[in-house]
Amino acid sequence: MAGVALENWVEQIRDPKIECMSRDEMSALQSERLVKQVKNVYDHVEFYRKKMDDLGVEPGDIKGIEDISKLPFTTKEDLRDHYPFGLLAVPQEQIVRVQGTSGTTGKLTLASYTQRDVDVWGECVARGLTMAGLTSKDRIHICYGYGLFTGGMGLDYGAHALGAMAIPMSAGNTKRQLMCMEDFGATAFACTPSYAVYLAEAAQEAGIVDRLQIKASINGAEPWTDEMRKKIESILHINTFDIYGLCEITGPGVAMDCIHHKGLHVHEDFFYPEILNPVDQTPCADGETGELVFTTLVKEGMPLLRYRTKDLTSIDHTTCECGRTLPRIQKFTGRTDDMKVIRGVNVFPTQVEAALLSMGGGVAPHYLMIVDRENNLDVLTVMVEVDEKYFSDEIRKLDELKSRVAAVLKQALGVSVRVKLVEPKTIQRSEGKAKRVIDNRVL
Ligand code: DLL
Repeated sequence: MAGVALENWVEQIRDPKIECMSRDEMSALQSERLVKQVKNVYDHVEFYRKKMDDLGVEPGDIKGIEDISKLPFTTKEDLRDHYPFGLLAVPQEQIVRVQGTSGTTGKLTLASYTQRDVDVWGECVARGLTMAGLTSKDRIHICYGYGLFTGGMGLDYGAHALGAMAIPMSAGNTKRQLMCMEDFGATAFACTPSYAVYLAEAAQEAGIVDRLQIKASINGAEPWTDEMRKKIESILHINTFDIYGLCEITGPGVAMDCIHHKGLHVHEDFFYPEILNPVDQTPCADGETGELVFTTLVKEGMPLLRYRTKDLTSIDHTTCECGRTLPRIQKFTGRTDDMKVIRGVNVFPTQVEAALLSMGGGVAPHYLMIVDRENNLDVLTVMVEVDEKYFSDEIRKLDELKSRVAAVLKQALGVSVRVKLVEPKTIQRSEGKAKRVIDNRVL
């Protein structure tokens, strides 16, 4: 089956009342929800009560969405400081699910969801799947990882909400993925864009492209280029769609692009987006690049006010050709921190440092991460200095050390790492901010 050309595309909108709402109506809805949410977090989350008291802001000061700038920010560090359940706004027994992602150190960033939060999550993904032209008749092959990572469960909830068939493959084992894709007659698949390229090439090599019934793929969790999009589309003859999200807000489905690919529509009735200058946090005009900041308007389990995503993008509030008024964020131009997404997994240099230090000797905490893309898959190499005391010419000893470092890093980061041991004092020292990461990928 081939992808649908734009001129033959029949646009489907899951919730036109919301997705095509006028700006005034949307602002009114957001205002009503924000006022309620602020009162809720002030009453139920000590962290926010204290932050608002420190700023001299009371819930009554927030009369509508235009007052959002009076509210305090939330950062990933705040989540770490209240790990795992310190930011809940409901009694813990109302939490039906937790999901996680990497933190800046050894600990995870954990998010907690009530049943309503899970329903909202599924609804957002279902809206996105509808943007991709999918309906209850479709069979969605999900090769995002199931587990603490939100990819697998998020797409699963979306497929359920749509009434489509979810095929919960999880990640890995490309041969088996392709076999099931063909045997089960999957009509769409979801995974990271880099794995999508890999899968497409594997299908081509196996000579099975014509036997597949895939018409769309939903790809995200990491930055990708239009070249990658074209590659996947041209090999598999399908349409591809970009999906964005983060565990702290809801996982995949916070935003997704439609067939026009002119930015990702944000479900702003649930997550209010601001684009702020990363230096002084003043609002950016539409089209200007800044940090994306979200306030969750209806979240119950772990609501967040003005959460700083550290993702850099711009926003467009004009109506899209598809008819949706939901604003569009552009493809991300980077982040304000040094987090890297490697094969869909978020990796921070500080995690590498913490893991090396945890080894209690053998290596020094001087390292350099090098990220490359080989055959469309990300490869992370970590150069690590051997401790002077440990340095010896004995190859066996060094090989042993290398395997140990690789195992410790894999355990800490959740991705395989190529380790390159180097002699003491050979990694360049810097006087200012150390350069810990070289990213050779073209994103
Ligand atoms: O990556 C959720 C997700 C799963 C999104 C599956 C899409 C598909 P986290 O592990 O919390 O959540 O990582 C969130 O990944 O702040 C971005 O830096 C990056 N990211 C996510 N989606 C995209 C995308 C999931 N479409 C972090 N394009 C975010 C670029 C993305 N970067």
